[in-house]
Amino acid sequence: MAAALAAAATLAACGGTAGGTGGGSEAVVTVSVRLFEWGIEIDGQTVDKSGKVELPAGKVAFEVKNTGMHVHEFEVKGGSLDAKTADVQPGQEATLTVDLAPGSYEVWCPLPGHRESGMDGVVTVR
Ligand SMILES: [Cu+2]
Repeated sequence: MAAALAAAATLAACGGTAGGTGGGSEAVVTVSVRLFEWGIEIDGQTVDKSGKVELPAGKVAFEVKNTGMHVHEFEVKGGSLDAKTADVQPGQEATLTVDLAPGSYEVWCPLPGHRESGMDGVVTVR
């Protein structure tokens, strides 16, 4: 357990801008994702099938970190969206930027057997 849990610098962009006129909403919200055996955490919350983990609609950059000992990937699917990272080696990170509409999204690790082992859940986008 020597892994220094480098504080995941979550640039929580507190979207305080009230209804900007004209400009597109291009703010990207950064969300930290942790992959491990056997589960997925989003901003420190364990993802399960309940959908209790919520994300904001709009552009979201998933900063995916593999803190496990196996290769993992992160996939998110809902509505017309289906996106995933490439392999993330142990200790490595990858960023997956997507545009989320409100709704329910599945998140999981698509590597064989990993989803069944617990790397599986649902997030709710509002
Ligand atoms: Cu995996």
